[in-house]
This record gives sequence, C-alpha cells and structure tokens, in this order.
Amino acid sequence: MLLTGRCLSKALQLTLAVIKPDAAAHPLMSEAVHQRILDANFVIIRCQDLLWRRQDSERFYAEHSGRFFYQRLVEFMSSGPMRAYVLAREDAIRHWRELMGPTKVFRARYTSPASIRGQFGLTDTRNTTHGSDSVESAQREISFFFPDFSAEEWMEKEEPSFRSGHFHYDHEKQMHIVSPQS
Ligand code: 3AN
Repeated sequence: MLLTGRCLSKALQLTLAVIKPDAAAHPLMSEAVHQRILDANFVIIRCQDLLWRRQDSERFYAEHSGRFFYQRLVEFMSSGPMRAYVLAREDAIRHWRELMGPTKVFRARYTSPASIRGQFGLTDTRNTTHGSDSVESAQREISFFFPDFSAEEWMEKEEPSFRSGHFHYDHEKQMHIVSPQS
C-alpha cells in the first residue's frame, strides 16, 4: 500500500479530464498521459473508458455549434473510445489546463513543448485531451460524464481523507482510493 504522505490545508478542487479518441486509440499514448496525471500529483477520483454516440458529442459541444470546426469536432469525439477522469488537486482546473497546454497544437509545440498537447497533439481537433475551463464547467462536465457522481457528497465525505493524505493508488482500478483507518 502506498501512502502519499501529502497533507494540504486548502480544499481540493475537482476537474474533468478526458483522453480524446486520438490518444485513447494508442495504448502507449494513453498510458503516458495517465502517468503524467500521476506525476503531477493529481488524485484520480474516477476513471472510466467510454464511447460517445454522435448526439452525446453534439450535446457536450453545443456551445461551439456554428463554429467552423464544430462538425469535425463532433464527428471526431464520437469516432472511438475515450477515457474520462474526475481529478482532484489544489487548483485542479488551472493545473490540468497548464499540463495540457494550448488548444492549438502548433502553438503548444512551440510555447509549451513539454505539455501533453505539445508532446502528443496531432491537430487542433485531435489535440489529445480535454479539460474543464471553470468551476461551473467542471460541475457541468463531471455530471455529463459521471451522472452517478455527487461532487457535494464527495466533498463532504471523502475530500478530508484525500486532503490529509489518507489514500493510496490502486493499480488494478487505476484510481486513488481512501485507505482504511488503522
Ligand atoms: P479547450 O479544449 O482548450 O478548452 P475550446 O473549449 O476552445 O478549447 O475548444 C474545444 C475543442 O474544440 C478543442 N479541444 C478542440 O478539439 C476544438 N477546437 C477548438 N478550436 C479549434 C480550431 N481552431 N480548429 C479545430 N478545432 C478546434
């Protein structure tokens, strides 16, 4: 059992992270992204592989309908399996977006070559990962991907254990879980 020994005073924040179909299709790439998540000290609260129907994709990206890349994006996001995560960390939203790098892959390669998109992104559509951009969108997007997950309940019942370092990584589930009290 691996105890992290981390103990933080500020409440953990939740964000949604997604490994998009371009990266999920390549086991080495999705394993590398998973490892980057662990190395950056995110706590993996939920992790699930899934496949979208076209209407899921349209609903999720409704705010972009009308943009020139919308059809391409909607088709791509329902073109193959993805992996979705609920991640926790202090300032998780900002840290995950920093780790992903800029939306546009060529910009990412030049300005943030070590970022996930800088390293693995293929095009502005096939840009490896998604991340929520605000607290409101994190709430909406986590409910979209994980309808059975209650952020309020997690904050009340589990966040204190994670914040005080009483958790370990379960290699089989590929998630962090609260350690039993000894
Ligand atoms: P981000 O994912 O970085 O928050 P958004 O929310 O502006 O970026 O865009 C959502 C998704 O739409 C992006 N991840 C990307 O796949 C796609 N997208 C955004 N801008 C473009 C673009 N100029 N050309 C092609 N696809 C784009």
